Amino acid sequence: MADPSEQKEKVVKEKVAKASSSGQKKKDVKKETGLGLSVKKDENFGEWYSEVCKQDMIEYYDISGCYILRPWSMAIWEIMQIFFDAEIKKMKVKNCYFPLFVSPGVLEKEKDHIEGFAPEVAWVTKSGKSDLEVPIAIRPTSETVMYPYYSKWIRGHRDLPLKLNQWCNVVRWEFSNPTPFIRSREFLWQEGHTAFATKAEADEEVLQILELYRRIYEEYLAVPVVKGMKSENEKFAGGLYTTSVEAFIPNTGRGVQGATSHCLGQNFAKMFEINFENEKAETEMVWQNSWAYSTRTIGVMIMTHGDDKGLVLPPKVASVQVVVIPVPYKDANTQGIYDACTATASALCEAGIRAEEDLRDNYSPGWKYSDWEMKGVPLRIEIGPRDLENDQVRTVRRDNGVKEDIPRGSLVEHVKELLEKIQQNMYEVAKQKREACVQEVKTWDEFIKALNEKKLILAPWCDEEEVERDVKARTKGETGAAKTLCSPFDQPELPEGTLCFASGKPAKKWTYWGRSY
Ligand code: 87F
Repeated sequence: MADPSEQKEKVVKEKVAKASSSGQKKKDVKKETGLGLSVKKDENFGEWYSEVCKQDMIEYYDISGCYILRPWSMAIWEIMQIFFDAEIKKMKVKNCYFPLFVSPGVLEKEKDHIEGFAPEVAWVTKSGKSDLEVPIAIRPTSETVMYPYYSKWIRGHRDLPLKLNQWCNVVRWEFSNPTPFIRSREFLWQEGHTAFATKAEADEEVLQILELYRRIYEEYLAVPVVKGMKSENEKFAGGLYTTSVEAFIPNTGRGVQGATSHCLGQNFAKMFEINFENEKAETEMVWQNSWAYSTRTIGVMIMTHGDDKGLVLPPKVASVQVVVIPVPYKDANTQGIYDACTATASALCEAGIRAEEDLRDNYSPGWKYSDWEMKGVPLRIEIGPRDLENDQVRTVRRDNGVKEDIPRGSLVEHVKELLEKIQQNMYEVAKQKREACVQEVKTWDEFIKALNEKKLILAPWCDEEEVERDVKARTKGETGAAKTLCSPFDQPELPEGTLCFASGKPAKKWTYWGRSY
């Protein structure tokens, strides 16, 4: 790991460079209304992302790497939470809450695994003006907080399985380039920690949870992901194996780990003495899993779907799915139009669609269109004099701009259908964009070429730790080294005699490689 002070300096330099170049652009492009983004997604992705986030999702805070989640983003988190919470409850997982603070003693116990993470642990050292007798750590994850109690609570085989989850915040004092949602020093997540009598039960749960993570990304956020196995270098060092869902951001050519589901094996059981008496009255160690997804999911969604007009929200997670906007005309029946908007929004709400009318009289319809486009609302309904006359409304899709006039008689079914189509289309488009970036390579030269072209690289690999370390070393540069993202569970055929792209040894599997967040 690089020296944190060096990294800090780099971040500061980058920020200064960014600020001076974007300041110039802002003046050129920013519209007089104050609406709209000052940079295009393709031109300066980093600046674009931060502008989109700042619009409605996030407020920057006066502590670097910490962000305020505004209602517009918190609502998305809550919708995913309702889905995931219900699914894990079906699996008999129970919610609980453990303290935020960790005593140094237990943190020490996990020393071997914590070692690499130690610089990121934040400590409380004072209360008021006096030093604490013993500093206490703030949880970066809760293994060491929870497992002493697992040891206490698990006695016999009847106490198993123990399946607990908590929704909470964690703190990791990162030094590299903080990014809203993607890398922040405090974030929200759920962490599941389960204990079983057998490895088979643990193995099964790892994949059940991974499938829920896939569904969050693909069904809710409309973001395609790859399910797979992490390499020995990239797995959670404290565990046996790590599975993950991996997303890819075409604009930056970076992979992003979407969520992880680990089988911990018996490593923590050994450390924390989590034993049970089996049916034959013999003492055995439990098998454990842990799994988490975080508010990073929201960042991946913004990066995937956002465009030059702002956010584009998938209907399933949008807190406002439909906005209804009156389009009054000089001598038209303005009150009639307003009433039709209210009635339309009410009818949609009654049918379980999250709809809102925008009757603000101090903004023009055009201004409102831009405003709601920026906010990413999936569907806009416009009602003007002609619509009133024809007993129809005009729909405008946020994902592709397609307009349609629909009779008010079939409003609800039509809107429901449209929202489903938008959800589906956003997923398909994102998937096509990702597929267009996938590059199969066989040799080192092809690998380097693909890496420079920001591809998501699929390569035959010998699966040796030393070789991955070597690839990292050989690709180290300004934009970060390449590493494995995962070995997809869905493996293409590997013909006999295929060699590893990096070492020339016999290849064992296909693996995704790339730079990552
Ligand atoms: C940072 C500081 C201290 C990650 C850290 O993925 C410790 C850690 O243990 C640390 N960053 N990790 C690994 C977390 C593993 C695991 N924990 C439960 C998960 C899922 C949820």
